[in-house]
Amino acid sequence: MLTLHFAPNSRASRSLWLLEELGLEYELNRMDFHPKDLKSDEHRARHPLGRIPVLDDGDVSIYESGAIAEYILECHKNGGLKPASNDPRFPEYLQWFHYCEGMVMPPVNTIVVHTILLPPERQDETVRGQAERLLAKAWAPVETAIEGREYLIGDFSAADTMLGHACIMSKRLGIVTDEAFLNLSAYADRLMTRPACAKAFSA
Ligand SMILES: N[C@@H](CCC(=O)N[C@@H](CS)C(=O)NCC(=O)O)C(=O)O
Repeated sequence: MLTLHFAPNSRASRSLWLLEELGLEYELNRMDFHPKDLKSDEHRARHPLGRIPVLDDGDVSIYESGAIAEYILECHKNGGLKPASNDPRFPEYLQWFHYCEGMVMPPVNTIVVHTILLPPERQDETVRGQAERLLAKAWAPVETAIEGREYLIGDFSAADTMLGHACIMSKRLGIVTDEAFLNLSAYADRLMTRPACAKAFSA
């Protein structure tokens, strides 16, 4: 049985979303997004930094949302969501899958730290402003690429559970707006109409 260690409003929603899209059975270990749960000895035994998501599968325990997605697709794939390596869409699939943690999430992290996580007196407007500009730059090529497409590579794929999740977060942070990124804003709304996505975000 797969067990996903999860807390709401986090990257763990990506893993839950993928499990739901694939119709796989799983158990959810729902924790609070709070040090009392994430930094407990029990959770640090799963992830040395006390972070989520973590996926257990029998004797296997794995962290990093991208690695978890790859693991689920390789070991429990139930009909797709990743093009084969000889499919012309494969390179673009890989690119957007990894663009998420590589290019988009670093500034998202900084913005979240300087708007939500730090107490107001420790939030730095200059740092936040730089991160907002960097994030807008990171989204620009995706806005162009998704023009005329429903999803990142055309059809829905696991890359959407990664970069699409970051797009929904960026919309909530006010960076992806109709004015700045019309295609991405519509894409974020379209993703939320998928039952698996809505379930992952409301869990
Ligand atoms: N690159 C990692 C990032 C994991 C991560 O930082 N998760 C956040 C939630 S989105 C977390 O656990 N934060 C708790 C903390 O920093 O204490 C991944 O993609 O899984």
